[in-house]
Amino acid sequence: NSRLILALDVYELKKALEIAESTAEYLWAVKVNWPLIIGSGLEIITELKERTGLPVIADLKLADIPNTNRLIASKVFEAGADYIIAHGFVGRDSVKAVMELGKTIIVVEMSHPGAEEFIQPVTDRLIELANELGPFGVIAPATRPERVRYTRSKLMPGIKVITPGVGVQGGSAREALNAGADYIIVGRAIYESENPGKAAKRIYEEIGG
Ligand code: BMP
Repeated sequence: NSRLILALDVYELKKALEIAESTAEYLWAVKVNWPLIIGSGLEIITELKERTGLPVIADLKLADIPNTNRLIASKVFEAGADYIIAHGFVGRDSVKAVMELGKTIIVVEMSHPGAEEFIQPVTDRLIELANELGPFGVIAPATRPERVRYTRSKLMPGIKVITPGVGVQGGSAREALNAGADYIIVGRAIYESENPGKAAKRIYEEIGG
């Protein structure tokens, strides 16, 4: 019943497994992004699942034509990923191609400053897309709690709000959850810490387990 997702953005397989194992008891899921897939291969997904028993989110931010999205997503779900993150701005056909294969999370607004240039102006349309397609969840920015609140208010109940940007990017876990987030994603504040297990525990306790 944790609401914490670890962003495991390291290259090395051994290091990734060590960090995942030492933090697993405080996590809901582990998120794997390109750095880890490039550094350790797709097998890391299978390995992480075996070693931690936790769900794995493949943060590929797929943004291609439906056929290419399908070719990528099918292999990644086959490797054991439980969820795939896809961009919505490429259009509903591309998102549907992923959703037909497994549970999907759609990006509606990113956490970095540059998101205000192109993504934020279309967030309303991306929320509409999510409401129409009914994915597992959407990504909204913990760095802008007011935008998390806005997204939650427009989103159909049942679609989860998942928020990165906590810690190094400046967002607060508590504020994101108060604004309506269901899960928070934390990377560097855990894996760059001297003691990742302790850091994960601290955040887990801060958000009330
Ligand atoms: P960190 O806590 O170290 O800032 O890592 C955040 C993680 O969430 C990274 O894997 C990043 O790619 C991802 N992410 C993000 O920071 N903002 C978004 O809007 C979407 C993301 O997936």
